[in-house]
Amino acid sequence: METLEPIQQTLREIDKRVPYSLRAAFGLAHRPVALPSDDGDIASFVASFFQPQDDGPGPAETRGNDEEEEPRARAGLRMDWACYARDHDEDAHFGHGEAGVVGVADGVGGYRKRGVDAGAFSRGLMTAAFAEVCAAEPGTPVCPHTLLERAYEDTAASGAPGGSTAVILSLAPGGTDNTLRWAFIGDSAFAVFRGGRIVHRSRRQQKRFNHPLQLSAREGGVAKADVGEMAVREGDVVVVGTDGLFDNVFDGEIGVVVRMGTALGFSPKNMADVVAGVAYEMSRSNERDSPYSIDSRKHRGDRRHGGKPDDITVVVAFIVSAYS
Ligand SMILES: [Mn+2]
Repeated sequence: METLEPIQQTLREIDKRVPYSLRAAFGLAHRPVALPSDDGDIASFVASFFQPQDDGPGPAETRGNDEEEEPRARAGLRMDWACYARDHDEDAHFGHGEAGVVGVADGVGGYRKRGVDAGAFSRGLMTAAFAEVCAAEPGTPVCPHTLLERAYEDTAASGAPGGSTAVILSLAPGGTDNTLRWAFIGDSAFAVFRGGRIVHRSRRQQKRFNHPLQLSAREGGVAKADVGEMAVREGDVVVVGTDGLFDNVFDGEIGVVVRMGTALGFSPKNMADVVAGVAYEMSRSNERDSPYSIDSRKHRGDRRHGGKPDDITVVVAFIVSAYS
């Protein structure tokens, strides 16, 4: 997978590096183009890695069968994380592997019309959260809600204009705690995959269609944040992103990339690249349905098809043994 290693830097470049025939083999091709003649070969090559899975039972049905692997689940875990790129315009992200914390934020674009830097608040939140984590005693468990609250207070106090959605997730470092914790505001979101199937998906907070709750000096802080936790185990994959990801790519399509990447031995960076590339391509499509176009037809009664052009942030965190 060395061709996916980190030299790239724009979504367009990433998108071009993911072989189209590979996408077609996994049903992720959005453009109606003639496929190379080796497509069947790639499909069988890929299929040889694993049995294709159907959508399977939803999160509710997949819970409750944890007992058999409980001893393994209790082993010390850590996050091996990556993001496809450093900068994302009005989106921002951070991560700290040793502390087991990742976060993404999305500056609310409406502020752009008022002539302010719509990315100031999201960058402020992620910069403040990262600084807070770095300043903590190593090994200190991170509470995502407290971290988001402090990051908000720092950002608001700095006078940053605008507002932002945000999500922060943490996994207690090193020890025997296998609990993934989260706090989020708005439609910055995440999904947890186990065996390539979703076992948890955050639900967006919005006032009305396309108007997510946000953190801003005017609208306030983290009182409305959604918080929660779940047990994770080695091999779980956490995909964290802004609406540029989740409005363009269906959960099932992300699951396909997670299964493909797991079967092919992707690194977190490889997987983040491919997920971001799929989201980018979909965001420019005028044809295929996206989560956004379906919602838009439902809530606005329009005839929209295709994706939603937006900044796209994707962080992928593998849950791995603390001793690996
Ligand atoms: Mn966005």
